[in-house]
Amino acid sequence: MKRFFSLITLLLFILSVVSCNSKSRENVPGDVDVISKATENRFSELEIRDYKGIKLDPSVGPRDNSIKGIQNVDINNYILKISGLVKSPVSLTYDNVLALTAYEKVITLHCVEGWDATVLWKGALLKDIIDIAGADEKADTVIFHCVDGYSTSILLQDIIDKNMILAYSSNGIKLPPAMGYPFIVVAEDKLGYKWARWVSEIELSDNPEYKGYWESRGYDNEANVPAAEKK
Ligand SMILES: Nc1nc2c(c(=O)[nH]1)N[C@H]1C(S)=C(S)[C@@H](COP(=O)(O)O)O[C@H]1N2
Ligand SMILES: [Mo]
Repeated sequence: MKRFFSLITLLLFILSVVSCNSKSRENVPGDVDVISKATENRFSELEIRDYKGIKLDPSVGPRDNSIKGIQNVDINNYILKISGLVKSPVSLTYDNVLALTAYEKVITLHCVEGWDATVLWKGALLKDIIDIAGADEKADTVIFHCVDGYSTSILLQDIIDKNMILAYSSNGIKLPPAMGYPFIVVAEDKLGYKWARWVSEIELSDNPEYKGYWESRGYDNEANVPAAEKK
């Protein structure tokens, strides 16, 4: 009986040594200085990680804080409306937007929660999309409506001056559902809540005081990224 117990103890000892070893193998110090395991895991296989010497971040952020979770849009039933104060309202398909002249930009998304992500975006100019419907002279505000009921707005002049794009690709891959497939507004120099994802309607308006989801809950409507945070 005594021998049986010492055999069990020995077995348990061997087992614990083996499992400790396999754990410590994952944590070799050399691995840590590149990027954390959590960040690494957010990169998908085909994502570009460097662009002209700029180090890119995974296009999917550290956690999803969207108001109703990640939306899965069925592209066969999807249309993008251009509505409101326009000469002629239009409905565009996903392919209509992809057929427009494409632009690429490396832009950093800054969330008010304190994280940021520098990503290579590719998409069409919002100005070109709006031009298809033709903005009315009175229009000075662009309201983005999204599949999940989210909305936010940006002044038309900002969109034109900054050549803001509506992106369908991030780091060289098709925009992932988590980042707003089919389209995200790359709201250059604006805080994260202006980056409308899963956009389904672009409404031209003459109300610069329009308040979207977070803006109506107290967030600044201009939402400029503070100069100190820019990189
Ligand atoms: N449709 C939609 N777009 C959205 C949001 C949302 O909830 N729904 N959240 C905004 C916010 S607050 C941020 S910071 C960015 C990135 O969201 P994430 O932090 O969930 O990655 O998406 C923005 N666009
Ligand atoms: Mo945010």
